[in-house]
Amino acid sequence: MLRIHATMQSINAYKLRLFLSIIEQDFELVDIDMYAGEHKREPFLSLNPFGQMPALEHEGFKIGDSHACLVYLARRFDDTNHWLPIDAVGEARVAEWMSKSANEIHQGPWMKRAKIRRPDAITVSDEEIDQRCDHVLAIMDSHLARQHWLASEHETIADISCFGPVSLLNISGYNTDKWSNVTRWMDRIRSLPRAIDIDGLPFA
Ligand SMILES: N[C@@H](CCC(=O)N[C@@H](CS)C(=O)NCC(=O)O)C(=O)O
Repeated sequence: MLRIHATMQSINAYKLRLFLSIIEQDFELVDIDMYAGEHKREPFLSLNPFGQMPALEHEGFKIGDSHACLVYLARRFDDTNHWLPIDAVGEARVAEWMSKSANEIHQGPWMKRAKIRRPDAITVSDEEIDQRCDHVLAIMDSHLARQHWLASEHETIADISCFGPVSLLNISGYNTDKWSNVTRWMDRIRSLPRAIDIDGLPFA
């Protein structure tokens, strides 16, 4: 059985749940009580010594970090290499946007949501976070003016990864409407068969 260890509202775990739903792969969510600090002690630390969610367990293999998990899931369950291309250019483009997801998108859109859920843990000002969001979304918006998907002519795990935090901006007080190409890109992802929101519900 495939197990994801995380709280339901973990944005980084949401990326895995969204992807697994789309590719129709069953899994079990092992709920972690973040507010009680379960991710900072054993047995979670044996899954991910960095003490961050998500961690994944499958057939004895254990790994943390949403991006590493997405790579594993794509290689393990997508025989067509659609979601993670194997050619040099295709794989490099996915790695490029996964890297932006882990850095610029994490420091902006992810943090915008995280500050609402854990204001004590995020000391960066709202103004600074909004500026970071503006910066990364401006680049994404001009990129998506030229192509429908971030890393390829079709959807990949790079889209899934970046979508998680960016899709939660509007409910976190940052209006994404001015980024029309990003808005259309989010609609494209929401329209993928079996796409779900962070609560596990189909998009309306
Ligand atoms: N680079 C990591 C970041 C993971 C991360 O920041 N996870 C959050 C939940 S979405 C977390 O565990 N936060 C609690 C903490 O760091 O104490 C990934 O992509 O998985």
